[in-house]
Amino acid sequence: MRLDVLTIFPEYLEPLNVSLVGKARARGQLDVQVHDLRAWARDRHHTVDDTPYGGGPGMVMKTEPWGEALDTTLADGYENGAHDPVLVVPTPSGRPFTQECAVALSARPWLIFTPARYEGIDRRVMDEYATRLPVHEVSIGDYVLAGGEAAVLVVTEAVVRLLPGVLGNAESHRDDSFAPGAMADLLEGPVYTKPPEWRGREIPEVLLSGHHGRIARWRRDEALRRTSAHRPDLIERCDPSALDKKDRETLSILGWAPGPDGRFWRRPDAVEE
Ligand code: JDH
Repeated sequence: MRLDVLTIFPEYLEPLNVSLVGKARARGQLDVQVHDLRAWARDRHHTVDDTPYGGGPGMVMKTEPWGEALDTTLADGYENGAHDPVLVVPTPSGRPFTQECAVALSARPWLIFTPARYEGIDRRVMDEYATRLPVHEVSIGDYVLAGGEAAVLVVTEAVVRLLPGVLGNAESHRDDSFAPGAMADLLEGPVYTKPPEWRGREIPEVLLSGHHGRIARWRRDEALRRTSAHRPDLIERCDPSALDKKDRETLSILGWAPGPDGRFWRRPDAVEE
């Protein structure tokens, strides 16, 4: 896979040299090219922003540097055998970036990221490139960042770990692969390792019992408890046919009751756990 990143802060992308993504690059599984957008600014101040038409606060990134940068990057990629590029544009007004998006992008041979700053990029740039290649405008969550670079790091890590041979077999995609829509039906419960006692804290006894059935049941209950507390929306959305008798019992203790359609509702008087 080839990745190009066009940014006014190339040093912000240094983490792409480290860990999972850095190792994938070193192994030749990934070709990452980070470009300084200012290299395509024409004036001696390397200006990439200007005031917004219609007035209002902040600045908007100019069309011309992005146009030149994208034309050059596309030409260079094609000359070097890259094909079927996708433009990935982080923006607070994008579609939510999910595991499903990561899986789809991981099947593409060439991703071009355009992380912006200021108030974003003049609309005409993406309107223009959308006539030549798929443009995915994505948001990594409901909070406001100062620019798109952190989102590029997030998307890249989520995508690259899905590439064949990047994750070792031991840590291979367990729960993220079986549920296409959401990441998984439920959040994971707590995990433990050695030593068996730390600062007076012991391991839940069931995990030392060697009783696989009881361990699986305990993990499931802990997953339900954590999901109920942190992501009640996942319980509300849960397909009732995915819940067994003991799941229903546990949910009832956690304050959930089945509605007329079988889906679960939080009883209004339930105490949070
Ligand atoms: C790319 C510039 C900063 C901040 C306007 C939007 C009020 C516009 N999940 C995510 N959050 N933020 C980004 C992101 C932010 C970016 C850029 C991505 C480029 N910025 C910026 C504020 C506004 N603002 C929110 N409204 C509620 C108006 C740009 C992101 C991603 N991915």
